[in-house]
Amino acid sequence: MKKFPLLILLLTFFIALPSYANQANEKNKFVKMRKRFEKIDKNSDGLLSKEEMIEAHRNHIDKLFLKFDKNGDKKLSKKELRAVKQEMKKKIDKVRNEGK
Ligand SMILES: [Ca+2]
Ligand SMILES: [Ca+2]
Repeated sequence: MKKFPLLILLLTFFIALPSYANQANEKNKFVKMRKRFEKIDKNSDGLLSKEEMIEAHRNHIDKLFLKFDKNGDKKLSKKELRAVKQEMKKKIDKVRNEGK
């Protein structure tokens, strides 16, 4: 699991990314953030526990693997990780361009 911290970093970025998208639309952004929060907050106590955050990341990791683990070996190779980075870069560029 040597690559795990990098993945977490990438995923945190993925999760945080949409919050850049709607700077023009603060209310929409707030609603989205709240929905995301509510989704992660499984026991609805208004707090995110470590377990809930790990669980949320796990769901994201599952999705990430579904999409990017091309050979289905449940591991991301350097090549596959590169695809993740490219996808992220595309998203960031898109968000940046939308902001213009
Ligand atoms: Ca909670
Ligand atoms: Ca793979």
